[in-house]
Amino acid sequence: MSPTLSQEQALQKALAFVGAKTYKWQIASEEAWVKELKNDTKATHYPKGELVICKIYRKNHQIIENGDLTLAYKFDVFSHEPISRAHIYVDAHTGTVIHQDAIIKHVDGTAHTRYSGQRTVATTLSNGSYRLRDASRGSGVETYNMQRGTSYGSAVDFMDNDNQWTGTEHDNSNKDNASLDCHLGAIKTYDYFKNVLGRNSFDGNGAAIKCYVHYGQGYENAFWNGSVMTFGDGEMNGSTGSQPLTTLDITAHEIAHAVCQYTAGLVYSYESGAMNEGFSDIWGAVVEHSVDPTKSIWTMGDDANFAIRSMSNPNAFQHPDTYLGQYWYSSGGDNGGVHYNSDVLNHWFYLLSVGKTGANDNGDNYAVTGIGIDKAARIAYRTESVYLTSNSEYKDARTFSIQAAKDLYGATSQEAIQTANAWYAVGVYDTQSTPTNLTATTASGTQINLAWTDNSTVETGFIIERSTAAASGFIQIATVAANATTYANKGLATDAVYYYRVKAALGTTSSTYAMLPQPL
Ligand SMILES: [Ca+2]
Ligand SMILES: [Ca+2]
Ligand SMILES: [Ca+2]
Ligand SMILES: [Ca+2]
Ligand SMILES: [Zn+2]
Repeated sequence: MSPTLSQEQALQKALAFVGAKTYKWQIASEEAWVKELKNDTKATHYPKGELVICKIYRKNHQIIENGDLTLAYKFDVFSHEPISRAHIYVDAHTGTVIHQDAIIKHVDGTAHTRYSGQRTVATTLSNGSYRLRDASRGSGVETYNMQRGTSYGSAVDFMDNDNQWTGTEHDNSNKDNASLDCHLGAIKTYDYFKNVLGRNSFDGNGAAIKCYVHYGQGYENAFWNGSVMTFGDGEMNGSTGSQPLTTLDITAHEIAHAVCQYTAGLVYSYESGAMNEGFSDIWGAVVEHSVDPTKSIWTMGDDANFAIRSMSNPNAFQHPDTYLGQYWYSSGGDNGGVHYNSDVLNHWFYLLSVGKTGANDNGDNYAVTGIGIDKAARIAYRTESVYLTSNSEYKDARTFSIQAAKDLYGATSQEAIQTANAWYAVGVYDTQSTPTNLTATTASGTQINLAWTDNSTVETGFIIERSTAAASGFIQIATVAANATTYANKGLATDAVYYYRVKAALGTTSSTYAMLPQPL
């Protein structure tokens, strides 16, 4: 009965079977943790084989009944990404895996949430109790109870005896059922980023999403602290005031701050900080919409009786809907107005998603045709994750979101044009694409040739205007294609003086004008 395979050979068979990307013993912090847990400096997650007699449960990738007994190595294989843990039994002679016995059991609980009705959430059974720990997504989605304290180390699990998280049990004076909303929101945020945008958790590498509910006494806020999400209870004991801030939109908003940290890394100050906040509002709306489109998608925090911003009508909360417009926050408070000037970005997203005809604070009339929230989300995500950097400003968001739309939907797509139109609507204009070096030469008595330098990477064409006066009376005489740098104006009167100007166009928006230094 001595084994044919060595323990190490058998382990390699087990790992080939599991096929995880990373294992716990490959992660230094996990190794440190197990040493601490077991109070043993030699402790490790690295699987140690044990020779056992085991019934054959698997053959040719099938589960079989009445298998024979055989000598096998038993390994405890704990993988980090994707997370799983099971005893793997490897036939000590043939090297085939004959049994897989899951230690982490993924289960679905029924959650009677505070704000979103009855929902299914993934939980884990441990020591006879179900906990709000979803082990099936990335390295886990976990929701903990801070019991109105402020120390993360003192947090405990929310628990349920039968995985039916009912209102009778959890809609108590502590409002513990708010934890179910948080857990749901974190799961749905993970799912949107993973399934729609192809991002595995906020770091793109399956990081565990840890949410801490019941932070502090009557704490009326929520935040990402650089590693975990934290949620206050709103007004203490009140049923009419603000409720625990664990709504779908707020939960997604906080996780989105983590996404921003790992992507654009927008500095939390003035314009870059406003965009950091604006992106979080965008993801709050997007995730809320993905779960329940009948909710008030464009109002932040309303489910907790804590409405704080409107993406559809920022002015309703005395926030700006136009860049540098009414209610633009221009002093140093609130990190330079990050929770106010954010609304220029979130309103841009609203306009791009839904569409609107109106006038902004500069008196510019706009007409944006909505492209739908999911397309707008893809454009926003590509802008945030591929193009923007820590000190980006609104003009960069304009340039790169148009580029992102072109990447995704084509250079002359409606999506790109409406992206530009929505920026025009919120008063972020094209300042970079103005042609330069405009020249005019007389080709004949009746023809003048114009030439200019094309400074735009995203134009749909150039607009040529002409007048017989220096400062007025310009009319459009032609449009030429994208990347054109010349235009021949023929059939002119021989004795007239002409003034020209040229601008780059993108959809219905355009750059400022290039002027001729003198008339011809
Ligand atoms: Ca129960
Ligand atoms: Ca909402
Ligand atoms: Ca306004
Ligand atoms: Ca060009
Ligand atoms: Zn925020």
